[in-house]
Amino acid sequence: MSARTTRRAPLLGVTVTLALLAVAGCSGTPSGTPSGTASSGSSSGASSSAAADHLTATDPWIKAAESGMTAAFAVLHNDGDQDVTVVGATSDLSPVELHEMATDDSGAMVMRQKEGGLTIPAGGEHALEPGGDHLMLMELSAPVQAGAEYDVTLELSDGSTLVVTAPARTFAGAKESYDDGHGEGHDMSHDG
Ligand SMILES: [Cu+2]
Repeated sequence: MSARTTRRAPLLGVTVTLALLAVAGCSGTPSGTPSGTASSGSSSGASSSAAADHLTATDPWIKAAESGMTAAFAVLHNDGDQDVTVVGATSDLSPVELHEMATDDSGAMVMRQKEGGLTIPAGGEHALEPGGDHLMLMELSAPVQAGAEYDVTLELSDGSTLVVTAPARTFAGAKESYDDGHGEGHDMSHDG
């Protein structure tokens, strides 16, 4: 005869790890496609704020250049309560990379791609400036002319974007060499 072995499965190991998952995706809908979705009736998602809503750029400018590479700068301000990370950038003029300055083996300052993007701390700011982090336009398809304005679009980690309109100006500095496997690196400009 069986002595009723209705054992309860020991639930000790089953912990509540589900709560962590809920935190990750705060914005319910990806905001990348503004006009794509069929249900475009009422956009009542007031609670989900995009990172771009908290980001502003002051003093943007781009270095005038005839061809080749050039760089764009600005001071990025984050008025939100969460860090904002710029993970990429685009331009009609050129492929764009996020760069930082670093010291190479020989002690020279070189620029290279910034791993992990540019983080603007909550309530803080991050300056893109000659000699520091910058947006690198890798190969201009047209000249960047002093006095004209050029758009660079920042891509944020949550998929939102911020368009920065940068006036071009001549600038003699920012001639850092570029170290990204190209070997010796090129000058961003020729001196006058
Ligand atoms: Cu660069």
